[in-house]
This record gives sequence, C-alpha cells and structure tokens, in this order.
Amino acid sequence: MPNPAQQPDLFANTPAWTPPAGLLHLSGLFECPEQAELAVAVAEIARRAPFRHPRMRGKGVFSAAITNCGDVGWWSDEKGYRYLPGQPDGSGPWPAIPDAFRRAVGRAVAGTRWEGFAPDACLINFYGPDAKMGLHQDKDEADFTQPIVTVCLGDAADWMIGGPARADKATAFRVNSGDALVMGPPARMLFHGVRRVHAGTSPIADLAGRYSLTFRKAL
Ligand SMILES: O=C(O)CCC(=O)C(=O)O
Repeated sequence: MPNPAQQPDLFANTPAWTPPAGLLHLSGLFECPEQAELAVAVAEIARRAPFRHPRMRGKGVFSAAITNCGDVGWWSDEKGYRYLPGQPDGSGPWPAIPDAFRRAVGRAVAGTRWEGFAPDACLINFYGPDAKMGLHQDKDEADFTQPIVTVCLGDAADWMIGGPARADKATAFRVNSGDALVMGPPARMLFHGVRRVHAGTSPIADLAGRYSLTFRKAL
C-alpha cells in the first residue's frame, strides 16, 4: 500500500478559485446544532406548506421540490415565474419566516455591505439524490440591488456560477451543510445553478437530501 505521505499532491500548484466580486461563500458558517435547528424549522414549514414540484415554463417539472415562507412565495406554472401571496392550491398564506431563519440571515450578512438585509421571502428547495437546478438568473424580484442569501443544509452539492449570459462559462464549487452564500451586486444577476448533489453526505440525522434556503427581498 503506498504511503500517502509520499504521494504527490496533485492540487499543490492549483491556484485557489476566487469567487466573482459580489459572491461570498461562507464555508462552515453554521455548526451542526444550528443546522439541525434550521432543518426542524423547514420540516415545520413543510407541514403547513408542503413541498411541491413546480412546472417549468416549457415542458416538465423541476427536479427539486419547493416550498416557501414569507409574505410571498416564488412559484412557476403555465402562467410563468412569479411570486404568489399564498399557496398555489389556495389553501392559505405562506408560513411566516421563522426567527431561526432571520438569525441565520443576520449571521450571513454580518460585517458585509448588506448588513441589515431584511428578506420578505424565502424559497426553500429540496434536492433528492438526482435533483439539480439548471443555470438561471433570479429576476422576479423588484430590486436587484438587494442580495440573495442562500443557506445550505444536508447533502453537499456542486454549485455553479457563470456569467451575465447563459452561454458564459460556469465554474462549479462544492457547498456543504452549514455553508452560506451571499450573492449581491455585481454578482446578483449572474447565472447560477446546482450541477449535482452528493447523496448520503448529509450530517443532519433527520435529513436525507439537501435543502437550500434562499432568502430574497421580492417586493
Ligand atoms: O439550491 C441552491 O443552492 C440554489 C438555488 C437557486 O439558485 C434558486 O433557488 O434560485
């Protein structure tokens, strides 16, 4: 068996990847107990506003299932992409954004130029082992000077960030449970997505799969 200490380090000369200006990757921001608390809060939201697979603008459904909390929630169906004041089946408003979510957002933007960011919507994605999200821009919000803050829970994933045009080259980097991403100008309108999920890597006992909590100022 080769001695690992004698193996060449294949990555030793690889320059570290630098995220584009405006995109912060806050690795390991939340410890395991906080991750578990956030996952419990997601389960409570999903009890009141179940995860659903929205229809894509073209054919088919999104492979990630979604729900929302906040004053409005993002939705997609044959009428297009938009924020709805209540659940798509007419069963009532979206649950309020829980305090644990607001504290998490506050931690993510602390010390950044988006300190004080006050989201009015949180789109929650659930990724099973085969779910992904194609490159897209978030452009259904009223004010693009406001950031989007994402909290990652459960399985790790390969996150993609591209340029201002869909055809621009995208770079993938790994996000883990407990990481946060803050995407503000000039990165706010960059194409981004999730290439794949690393199934079975969730450190949260009751979560098999991946949640992303994506906080927005939609109105
Ligand atoms: O799941 C993620 O981390 C990305 C989610 C996303 O890009 C979105 O909801 O618009």
